[in-house]
Amino acid sequence: MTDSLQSATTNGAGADIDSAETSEWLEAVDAVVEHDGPDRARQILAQAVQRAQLAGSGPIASITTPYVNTIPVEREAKLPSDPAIERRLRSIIRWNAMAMVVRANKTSSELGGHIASFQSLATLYEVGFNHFWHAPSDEHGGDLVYFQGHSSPGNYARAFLEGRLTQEQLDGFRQEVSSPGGLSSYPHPWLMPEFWQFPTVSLGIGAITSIYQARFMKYLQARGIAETDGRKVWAFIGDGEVDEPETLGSIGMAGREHLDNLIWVVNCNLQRLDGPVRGNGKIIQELEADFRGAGWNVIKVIWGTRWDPLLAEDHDGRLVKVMEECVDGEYQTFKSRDGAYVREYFFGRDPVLLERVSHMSDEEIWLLNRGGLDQQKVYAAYHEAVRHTGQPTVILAKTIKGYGMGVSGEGQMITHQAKKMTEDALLAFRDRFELPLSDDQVRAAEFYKPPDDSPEMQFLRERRAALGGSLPVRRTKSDPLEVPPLETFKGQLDGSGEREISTTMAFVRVLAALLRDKQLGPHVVPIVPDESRTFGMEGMFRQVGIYSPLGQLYQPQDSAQLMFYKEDKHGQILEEGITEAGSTSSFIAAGTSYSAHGVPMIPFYIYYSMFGYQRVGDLVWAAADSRTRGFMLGGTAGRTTLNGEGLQHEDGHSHVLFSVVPNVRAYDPAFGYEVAVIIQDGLRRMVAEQEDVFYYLTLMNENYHHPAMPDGAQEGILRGMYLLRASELSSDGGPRVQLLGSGTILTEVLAAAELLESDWGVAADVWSVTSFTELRRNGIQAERWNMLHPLEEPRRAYVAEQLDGRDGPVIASTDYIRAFADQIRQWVPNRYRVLGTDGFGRSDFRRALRRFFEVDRHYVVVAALKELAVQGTIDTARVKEAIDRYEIDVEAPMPTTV
Ligand SMILES: Cc1ncc(C[n+]2csc(CCOP(=O)(O)OP(=O)(O)O)c2C)c(N)n1
Ligand SMILES: [Mg+2]
Repeated sequence: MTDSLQSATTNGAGADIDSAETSEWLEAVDAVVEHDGPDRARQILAQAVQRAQLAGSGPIASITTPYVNTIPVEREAKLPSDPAIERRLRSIIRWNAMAMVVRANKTSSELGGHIASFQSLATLYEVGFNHFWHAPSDEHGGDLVYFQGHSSPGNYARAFLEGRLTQEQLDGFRQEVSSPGGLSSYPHPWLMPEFWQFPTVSLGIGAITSIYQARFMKYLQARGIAETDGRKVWAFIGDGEVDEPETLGSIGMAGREHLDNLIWVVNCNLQRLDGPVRGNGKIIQELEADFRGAGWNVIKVIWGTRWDPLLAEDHDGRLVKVMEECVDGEYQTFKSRDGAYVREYFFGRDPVLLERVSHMSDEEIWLLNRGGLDQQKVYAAYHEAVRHTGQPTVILAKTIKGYGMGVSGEGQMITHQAKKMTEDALLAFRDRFELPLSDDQVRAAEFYKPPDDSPEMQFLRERRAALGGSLPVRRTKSDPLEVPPLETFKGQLDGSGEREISTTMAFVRVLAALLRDKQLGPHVVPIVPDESRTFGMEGMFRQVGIYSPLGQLYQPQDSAQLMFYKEDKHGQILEEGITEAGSTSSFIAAGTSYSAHGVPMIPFYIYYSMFGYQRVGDLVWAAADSRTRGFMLGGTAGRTTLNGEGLQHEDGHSHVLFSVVPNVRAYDPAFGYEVAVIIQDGLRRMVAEQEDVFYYLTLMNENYHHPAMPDGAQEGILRGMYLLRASELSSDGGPRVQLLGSGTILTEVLAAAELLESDWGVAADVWSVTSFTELRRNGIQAERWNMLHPLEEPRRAYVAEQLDGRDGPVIASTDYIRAFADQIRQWVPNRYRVLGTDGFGRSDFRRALRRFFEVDRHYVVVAALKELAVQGTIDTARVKEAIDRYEIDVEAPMPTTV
């Protein structure tokens, strides 16, 4: 046993008071290892440690191991191919990936791109491509690989050799508009739907979504919906990326759920964009502790094969000691210099070591390689990772950022953003990787594709054929499912009768009906972040069960009750606990199951709306990019409708946030039948027609009567507005207004219509606006078409069409900020006034809040009278009368200021 191991395992124990005794113990350990193996040593030591701890020693031993490879040389599985061919193939891919970026930036650096990251990753990718990653085929469902976003040139370079991309396409890197078939900067399924599967470039997103993907595959298997056993999820994570909370935030779940179908490879090139990841420490050791603590199998791949003899000779532990003493900042610097520097500043830390390497030339010292850049070491690690059961595996691979870039970036602080290479660096790159290119070809950064019958190309084809085809590859459609007809939700279409219910209750009934549907039911995935009871969904616990890979190992406290808390191996609900990011990741996994697993699943992810988009906006964007299909439901929405919870809970803007996502269809329904119509049509579009859209619905917790669906309302509900109440007052010359409302505020608007008629003799038509956002999209489309087709019959926005011929000013009131209803302004043919809940929320009775935010029935009346007065239809004095009558405080502060 080495000194260094001693130092690593006696952290903080102080000076050694009896080194002879220590040596005896260590020799005893050595003897056990020699005779009975390391497992036996661990067994004995674990008991010894426990004994000491029980005696009050306090914590002993860290959960890190020495700073060497986890897999000892004698246990390494050997690379089964010709190492030279494999290296040559990788070198060509390295070259083409670099050339793509260099060529794109020849004229100007406007297009950008990254060279250094892929150069550090190339071995980690290529060993996977050549030996481990299955494409979907008849024999295998396919592995899912989350590639690092900004290393996309590496994927394109391989696809070029595989004949999937042309040289023109490589030259169209980052020119997707002007160059047909141009390649997207990063992995974007939206832009390259048959190629990229997972958007990963927003750092942390690939990490968390890969965990929930692996978990979702276990879920599909457990429920008997898809055969996912034997398929793996691989994710490539940057060592800088681990600082994102999304990266490490869910690793505990992966450990807890024993996701042995998950393999992460953290590319520890020791650098991020600005500089070192942990200049003053060691990222690999830090991560080892994090992951092991979270229940992962950790494989460190630190040193390459050329270190093996030195480590084998290190009987006194001096080499490992120096390895442990050096911090990452130094390791980075070593690889930006040369062999002489490494000799002096690494080995030179210990005169004995210096002597030990005296027979080596500077060149040989320089060639001492890092594990993550050594195909043999990487192969051995992957080989163990895919065979490991019961835990997820993380491979911590030490590499060099900008490997091969020499003076243009190798190990340099600036390397991340280097897009150009000097001529010397290009020539050196060619020489180092032995590429058969002339100096002129090098200077022009020409792409290189070896002849089809060359050993490299044969090897490439053979390996991918053996593994089922090319990767990444994305399936765009699955077999559709039949969607139940609208009548299935008859209960909602007929109204609530005498009962007062909320739209949340209406939704839960729609969901329950769907779960009962023989064909569609099993494909429904309810997802909740610890809010089921908030939404009245606890009845489903018993009905369909909560998924747990362990089943239920305890008798639930409420077992005597009908609706007890039932965890089940085959459970259907994903009860995620308090993680909106995790839940959204499950939403993405389920909503892209049609693509990743060929089985459509329909997520209904319901959460507190305030903790939705604004908390996980980037994941929502990733969901959109991924072409996720499903429903997000912002529960207890509305700034005044969720009334007691106050500022951090009351959502008055999520609709505005969702309006920016192009493929989201967002609705703010007020009645159960609207909810039913929207969901049924959503299912038709997403599950039957397989459109790549997803839905956002706000749901409220206020109870009121829901009428039956008016005849002919369906189209308007879906397009965004329909006439709910036509005034019975004759409008012959008399004042008339058009009132718009959505969500629960529609009930205030309806009350305002009554007041306008009874108190002021004003006829009021009321429109239910289910989606200001859809109306705006439609308006913009018409407007654009008209601009581009000046000689043709102009198209009309749906809003304009609906309000056509309807007299009077238009007043809108909603539970969202004014920007929401303002979206349709340019297509409203008459005067248009919008009321909204701009400002911070606060707690009080709904009535008080609606008065405070100036969206209640009285404000609607005052706004309507004011507009009629401006228009000259009524006397202005009537407005003042209304203000007095409803006791409106005209000196109250603007809600946005308090
Ligand atoms: C959320 C997010 N923040 C910032 C960036 C910009 N960015 C792209 S790569 C990068 C550095 C990545 O470092 P690391 O994770 O170590 O990856 P490496 O390139 O070293 O492999 C940064 C800051 C981003 N893409 N996403
Ligand atoms: Mg890095």
